[in-house]
Amino acid sequence: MAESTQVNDVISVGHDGDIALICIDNPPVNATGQAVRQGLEEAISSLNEDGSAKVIAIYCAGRTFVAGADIREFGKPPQPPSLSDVLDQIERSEIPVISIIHGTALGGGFELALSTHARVAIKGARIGLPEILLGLLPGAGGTQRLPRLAGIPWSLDVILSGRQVKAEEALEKGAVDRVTEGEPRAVALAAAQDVLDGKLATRRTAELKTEANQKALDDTLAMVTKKNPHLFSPGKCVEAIAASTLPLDEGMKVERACFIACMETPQRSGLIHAFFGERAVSNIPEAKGDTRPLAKVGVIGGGTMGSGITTSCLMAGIPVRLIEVAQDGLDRGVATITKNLDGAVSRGKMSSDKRDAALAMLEPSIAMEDLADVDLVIEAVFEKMEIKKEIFGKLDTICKEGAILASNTSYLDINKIADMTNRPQDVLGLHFFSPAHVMRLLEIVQGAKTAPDALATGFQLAKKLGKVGVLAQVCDGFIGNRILGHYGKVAAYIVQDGASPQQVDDALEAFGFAMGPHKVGDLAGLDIGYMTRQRKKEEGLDPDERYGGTLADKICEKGWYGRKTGKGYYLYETGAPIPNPEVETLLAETRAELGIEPKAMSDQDIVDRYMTAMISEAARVVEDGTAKRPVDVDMVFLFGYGFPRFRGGPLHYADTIGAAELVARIETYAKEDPHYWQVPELLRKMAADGRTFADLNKES
Ligand code: 3H9
Repeated sequence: MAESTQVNDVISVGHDGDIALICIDNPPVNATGQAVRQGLEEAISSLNEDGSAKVIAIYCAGRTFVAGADIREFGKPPQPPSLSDVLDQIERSEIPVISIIHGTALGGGFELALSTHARVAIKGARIGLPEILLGLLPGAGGTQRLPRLAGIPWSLDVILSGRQVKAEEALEKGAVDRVTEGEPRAVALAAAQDVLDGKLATRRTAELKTEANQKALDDTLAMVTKKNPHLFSPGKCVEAIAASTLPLDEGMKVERACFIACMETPQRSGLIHAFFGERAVSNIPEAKGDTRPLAKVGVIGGGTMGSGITTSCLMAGIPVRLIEVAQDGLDRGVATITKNLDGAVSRGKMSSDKRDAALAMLEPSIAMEDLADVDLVIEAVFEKMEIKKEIFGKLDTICKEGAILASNTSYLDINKIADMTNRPQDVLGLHFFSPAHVMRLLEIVQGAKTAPDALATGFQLAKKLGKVGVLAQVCDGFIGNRILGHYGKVAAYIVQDGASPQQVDDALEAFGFAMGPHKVGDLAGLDIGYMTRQRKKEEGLDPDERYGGTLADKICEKGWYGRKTGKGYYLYETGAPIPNPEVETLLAETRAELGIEPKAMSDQDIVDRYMTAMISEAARVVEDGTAKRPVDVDMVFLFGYGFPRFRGGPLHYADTIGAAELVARIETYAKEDPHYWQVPELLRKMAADGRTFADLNKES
């Protein structure tokens, strides 16, 4: 075999008899950046011109076939050649071109494969068109070529879900032509030889035809619009796929227009920020150092949180020793864990065999001494400092040397907890979000004395559990609950000042939240916020006069805690929530007591005040270092608080408004309430020097 020639840094061409092998080597995921596109164009052109090969096979080096267009290039001026042009050129090639797929062929990567004349997948490979998850649609022929190969109904499923499809399913549907075993290069040579020997057929996808059922397309469009009322790209995906019945060049024009329309939306930018943000939060030195063992975990507390945390560990294959003070509490905990695992089986998250194996890894006990051999203890008991202090004092005498002692506290001072031990270096916060086996956020709270390897182990745990670990420093509420504590009040002020709880919920749901704050409160239990407010009052942490005697307190004092009592801001007797008419009476009373004359408020004003409050406290959290960077705050809200992903997070959204406008808004609101509305110093500086939160992310 002749030596291979480098076309450029990322593309090489080798020859073996009549076979030319084009290798793409662009780590980490062989994305089709400019160099890949340019190199492919040059390689295909020269092979067609010099006639040195009778068949061309494209394969990739490294862990995967091409995983898509290079997302980092989006939003920057386009660099020729375009991917679509290169793929057209491949499809038009006089010499047959085949593609060898290993790992994941996603987005532009699968579109590259679709433009070749046959696709061979290596066992374990997956294909997919996940552009919709980035607010886009397949923009290099995916909406046109996949329907020609596999039909419109299946293409709609794949493109609208963005799911990764196993090679075997793709074979069954005609999206790939063969599934085989071997190394990419060897498979490329064998498959190319089969083309030469007439054993693997090749054809141009563009020459195939597909048929549409207009009613099915209309129904799908209605369904996606109902399911994703806020999202722009699903409708555009359907529009582009519908055009696949046209000749390819005409269909491509429709696809192009739809793709550009999606590219221009802020949703694309928000969703791509979310994609990179999810990865960026653990791309920090604190997450990367040496770690400690994590072979066995102890969980203290079999309530909702403790059971959820235990479920999460068991689902990840980590054995857990669950501790409760008494047998009945322990039995309840085990029952909840069993129910959680059964739920995971019925949702298709795990097989029943795996469920049985997970339950076999659970060791319930009422003896705290049984924690002597675990590597990590997560305490998840009642939020009372005195109880936590007592537990950590005991753990200090029970746990083995080097074991990590973590608290799942949502608010309390980790340093005070650590001080109850003679090993504060082993203590940190691991703040899970309820339900802990479902919610993906894990705040990893660094105490003043937490050792680097204990902290890095927190990140390793997050990874093992499939969670998004975000570093937070100690303060009341850490990143998320501290910010929530601030903007939660503004929702109460908006209601006191004139809006109804339902109007606030409706306005914020229209903004993109799955549920407005009053519905969330009813779901989580209004008593939780009540207890927190009482505690803060007792500790003098919340000297906010306007907040005394609120509607929320009055509702709780009636014993209406939301869904669990059938009554809260809404009534749940008939299933769907309907506004609780008695809340109106309590609201009138509250306003009278506070001397407030209610005034009408627009939905836009509600959203602006709510978001400005959230952004203000988020800016302070970045300013004082509670969060390392703005992106950390954004990921906390996307993965823990149901913030609309397409808006990227509160601080990504803040950049779409601009610091100067935010400062102006706060100054206007402060005329009514100077105590609550204060301009964070960071925002003031950003307004002066024109920096954005995106700039701060880059700087750190
Ligand atoms: C598209 O193709 C549009 C076209 O239709 C039309 C064009 C005209 N670009 O996730 P990982 C980075 S849209 C740039 O940790 P894994 C990632 O940031 C695209 N970078 O690994 C990370 O960097 P770092 C459609 C990318 O093994 C590193 O690679 N395609 C891209 O857990 C490793 O990633 C997609 O949406 C990219 N496209 O998962 C696929 N992809 O090390 C998106 C990854 O600096 N990618 N990076 O943090 C994925 O789903 C996963 O990365 C993948 C690997 C499954 C491939």
